Amino acid sequence: MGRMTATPGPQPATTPSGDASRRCDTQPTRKVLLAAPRGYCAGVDRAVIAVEKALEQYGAPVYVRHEIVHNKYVVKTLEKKGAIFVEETEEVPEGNIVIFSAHGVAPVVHEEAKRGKLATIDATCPLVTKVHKEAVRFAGDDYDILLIGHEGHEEVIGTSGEAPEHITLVDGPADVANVEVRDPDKVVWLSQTTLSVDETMETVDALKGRFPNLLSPPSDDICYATQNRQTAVKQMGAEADLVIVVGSKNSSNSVRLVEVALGAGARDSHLVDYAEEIDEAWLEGVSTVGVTSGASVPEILVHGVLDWLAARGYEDVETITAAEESIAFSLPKELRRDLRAEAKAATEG
Ligand code: 10E
Ligand code: SF4
Repeated sequence: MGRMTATPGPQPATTPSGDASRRCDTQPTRKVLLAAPRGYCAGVDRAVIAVEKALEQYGAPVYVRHEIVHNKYVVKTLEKKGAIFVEETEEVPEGNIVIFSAHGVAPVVHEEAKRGKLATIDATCPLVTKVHKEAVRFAGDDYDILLIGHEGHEEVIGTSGEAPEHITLVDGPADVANVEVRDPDKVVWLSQTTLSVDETMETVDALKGRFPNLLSPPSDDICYATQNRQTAVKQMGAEADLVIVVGSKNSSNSVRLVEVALGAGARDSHLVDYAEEIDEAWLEGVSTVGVTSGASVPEILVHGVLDWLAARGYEDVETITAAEESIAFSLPKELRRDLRAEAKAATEG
């Protein structure tokens, strides 16, 4: 995969004499490396469209349990269209429609919704569902499952809930020493989908040091989108003085991109929700700025950052392409049903 110089946005500013080339002699080169892929993954696209379609089809309000994806702008935009975000299913009044977020939920949450007489739409990413199914299968075969992930993260709570008595959370390499299992020869590791690939491999190596017969998941749990965004940022990190990652603070995959950029050699890296959060001081002595965005970030926010940089002389944009992505998921099948009628019937039944 390679590089491509994009058409610059606004034309370069000229000196008072109107001679643009003379300005280049006195000013350091200023350019932007733009990561590809970046932004929305297939699971986020599906989840956000599911909320929009539900609002269109059933009318407001539609409730969403937890932020549909971890992005402030997305949540605000959907709120304006009539979505109501709640943290717990019990907050949704009887006879309503609730959508489960892309991060997935434990089976107990489906039961809560049924008890609460709610119609549900499950916007869990199919790649998260795949990990849930692996957990159920290994628990069924009586394995101890070591789930590598971040404590308290919504996805980890959902996956752990599939087999709580079989799953132990391992939150990074430092946590490995604390792990206890019933039978060291019957242990498998699984993971959250949005972890750092390198740090996860460190954790797995440390686990293998303790449990040499540790089984690996049948296929990658860290999803294609997480891996591709990290590969792209690694390529630019070596060249960029500063890497700006667009994403919200609670977006695990976005936070990982900052860490990967620094690990790849970037002098400095910051996570911002909006261009307005960029501090001019970060640009001091910076000739190359890397720009990327997490899997839950709409492209409009990246354009805001590119415009902000262009206005400060960073007009040349070169795309660093690490992978091509074409994956798409079909929408939740519940959207084909009359959920308003189903929710009403539940309250009468
Ligand atoms: O915090 P995360 O990175 O897990 O979530 P996000 O909403 O920022 O990005 C999408 C990732 C999902 C839904 C988990 N696989
Ligand atoms: Fe699915 Fe990966 Fe996107 Fe998470 S980051 S929603 S697992 S595609």
